[in-house]
Amino acid sequence: MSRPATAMDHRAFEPSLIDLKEWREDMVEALRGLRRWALTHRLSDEQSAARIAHLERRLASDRLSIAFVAEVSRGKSELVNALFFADLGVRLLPSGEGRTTICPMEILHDPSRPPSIRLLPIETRESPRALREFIAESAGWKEVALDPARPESLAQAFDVLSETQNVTAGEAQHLGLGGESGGRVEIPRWRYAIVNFPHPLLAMGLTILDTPGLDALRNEPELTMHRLQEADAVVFMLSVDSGVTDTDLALWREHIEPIEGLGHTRYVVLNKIDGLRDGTKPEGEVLSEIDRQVRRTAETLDVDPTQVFPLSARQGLAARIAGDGDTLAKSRVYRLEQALARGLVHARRQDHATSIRAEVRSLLAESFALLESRRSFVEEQVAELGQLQGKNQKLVDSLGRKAADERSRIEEARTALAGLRAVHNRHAEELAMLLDPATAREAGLRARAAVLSTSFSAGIGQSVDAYFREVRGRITRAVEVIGEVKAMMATVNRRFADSWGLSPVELAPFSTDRFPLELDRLEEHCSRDFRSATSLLTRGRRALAALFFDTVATQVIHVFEIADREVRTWMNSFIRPLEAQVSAFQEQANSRIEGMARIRDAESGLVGRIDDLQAFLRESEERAKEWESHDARFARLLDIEGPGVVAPAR
Ligand SMILES: Nc1nc2c(ncn2[C@@H]2O[C@H](COP(=O)(O)OP(=O)(O)OP(=O)(O)O)[C@@H](O)[C@H]2O)c(=O)[nH]1
Ligand SMILES: [Mg+2]
Repeated sequence: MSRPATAMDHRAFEPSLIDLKEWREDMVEALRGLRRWALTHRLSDEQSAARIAHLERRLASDRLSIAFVAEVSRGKSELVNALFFADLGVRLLPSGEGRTTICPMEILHDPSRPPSIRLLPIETRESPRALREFIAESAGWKEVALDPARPESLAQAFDVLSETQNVTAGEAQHLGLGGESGGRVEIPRWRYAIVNFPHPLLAMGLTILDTPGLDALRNEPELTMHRLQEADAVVFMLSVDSGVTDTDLALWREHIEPIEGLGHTRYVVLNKIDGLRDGTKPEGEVLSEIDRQVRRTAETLDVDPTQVFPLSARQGLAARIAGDGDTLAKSRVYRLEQALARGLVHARRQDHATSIRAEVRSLLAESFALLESRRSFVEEQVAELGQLQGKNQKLVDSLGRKAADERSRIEEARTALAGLRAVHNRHAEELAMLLDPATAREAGLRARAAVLSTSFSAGIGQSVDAYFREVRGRITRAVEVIGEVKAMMATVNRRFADSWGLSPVELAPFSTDRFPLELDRLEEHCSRDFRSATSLLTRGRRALAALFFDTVATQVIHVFEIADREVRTWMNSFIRPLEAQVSAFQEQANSRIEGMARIRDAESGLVGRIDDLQAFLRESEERAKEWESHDARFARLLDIEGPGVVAPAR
C-alpha cells in the first residue's frame, strides 16, 4: 500500500497513516472474524471474546499524537505548519515576534463538533479539579469558531493563543504563576486550547500537541504527567543559533528524558540550519558545521546522532508553499517527516501488535487445543465403533447365514411333516377302511344270509368259515399296517430329533395281539355252536342265523369297533405332539430370525452413528483449516515470521 515518499512529497504522513489505517481495519476484521468464529464453534469463553471485542474497539478509534516541546522561539509553530499544514498555502499557526504560543494546545479533528478553537481560561487553575477533567468536558471553555474554507482567516483566529492579561503579582502568585511580589505581571489568558480543525491528516487520527517552554511545563505538571506521557512521539526542538541553552537542557532533563517507552519516537530537531548558510560559506563547510552541531547535541542530550534532525522549518514551509523542490531538499524537513511517519506508525503497530498478539495467541492456542481434543475424542470413538462394527459385521454375516439356515430348516421340517402327514393319513385311511365296523357288520349280515339260504349243515360251516376268513384277513392286514406305522413312527422320531433337535414323541405301546386272539376265541365258540349237524336240526335255520348274528357277528363288530377307536387314538397320540413340536420349533426359529434382524438393525444404527462421527471429523478438518487461516492471517498482520502466531503442536 505504501508508496515511496520522495523529497518532493508533500504528504509523507498520509501514506503512512493510510497504511496504518488499513492495517487497523484489516486487524479489526481479522479479530472480529476470529472472535465470531470461536464463539460460533464454542471455542472461546465470553471473557476472551470480550477482550478481543475491546481490542477491536480500541483499534477502530485509534489516535496518534505527536507532542512538540521546546523553549520559546525555537520554531515549533513553524515546523508544525511545515510538516502538516503546508497544503493550506498559508501559515496555520502564527509564528514570530509577538505571536508566541503561550498556551499549550492540541490540534485534532473531532467530526462530532464544529471547527473551533476552544479555550480554557487561566482562572480555572484556582479550581481543585484536574486539567484532564476540564479537557474531558465542554463546560467552562470559551469557543471561537473557525472557518476552514478561508485559510487566510485562520492565522488571525489563532492569535487568541498569544493573548495575555495584566494582573498583580499577587494574583499571578495566587494562580501559581510567577514568583516575584509587587508590581504587575503579564500572564497567559488561556490555560489550554483545543483546536478542532477538519484536515485529512487530523481526520485520520493525528493529534498535534504544542507545548510552550519550560515555564508552561513547570506550571502545568499534568502536561508532563499525562499529555507527554501519552504522546506517541515527542519532538524536542533546539535552534542552531542558540545551541543547547541551560533552559533547553533543563526542559530536556526534567520533561523529555524521563518519558519512558518512547524509544525511537523521541526526536530532537536542530532548527534554523538556514542560518548557517550566509551565502558565502561553501556548502561543504556548511554540511560539516551541521554535522558538528548534530554530534555535539547528541552528546549533550545523550542520544543517538541519528535521532537528531537538523533542518530549517522556515525554508521547509516556504518551499512547500512555493512548490520549490531544491529548497525543500535543503530544508531537510522531509527527513524528519519520513522518520516521524515511519517511526510513529511502526511504534503504534508494535504497540497494537503486542497486545493483540498476547490475546490472539492465547485464544488461538486455546481453540487449537479444544479442536484437537474434540477431534481425537471422536477419532477414538470412530476407531472403537469401527472395531465393533468389524466384529458386528462378522456377527451379522454369520447371523444372516444362520437365519437363512433356520429358514431352510423350518422349510425342511414343514416338508417332512407334510410328507409324514400324507403317509400317516394313508395309513389312517387304510386302517379306518380295514377296521370299519360297518364293513364288519355287512360281512356279518352277508354271513347270516348265507346261513339262512343253506339247506345242509356243511353249507353253514362253509359260510361261517368264509366269514371268519374275511374278518381275520382284515384284522391281519390291519396289524401289518400298524406294524408299518410303528416302524415309521420310530424312524420319524429319530429323523426329527436328528435334523431339528425335536425331542422324540413318546410312542404309546399298542398291542395288536388281542384282536386276532379275540377272533380266534369267537371262531372257536362259533364252530362249537354252528358247525355241528345237530345244531341245525335242533334249532332250525332261521333261529341259527339269528343266533349267529346276535352272538358271533355283533361281537366281531365290537372287536372292530374297539380296534378302530383305539387305532385312531393311538395314531393321533403320535401325530398331534409331533405337529405341536414342529410348530414350536418353527416359532422358536422365527423368533431367532427376528432377533437377528434386530441385531442387523442395531448394526445399521451403528453404521449411522459412525457416519455421524465421520461427518464431525470432516467438519473438524474444516475447523482446523479455518484455524490455520486465522493463524496465518494474524501472523501476516502481526509481522510474524514462520508458520503462524501459534505453532501447532502437532
Ligand atoms: N532562520 C530561521 N528562523 C526560523 C525558523 N523557524 C522559525 N524561525 C523563526 O523563529 C521564530 C520563532 O518561530 P516560531 O515558529 O514562532 O517558534 P515557536 O517555537 O512556536 O515559538 P513560541 O511559540 O514563541 O514559543 C520566528 O521568528 C520564526 O520566523 C527557521 O527554520 N529558520
Ligand atoms: Mg509558537
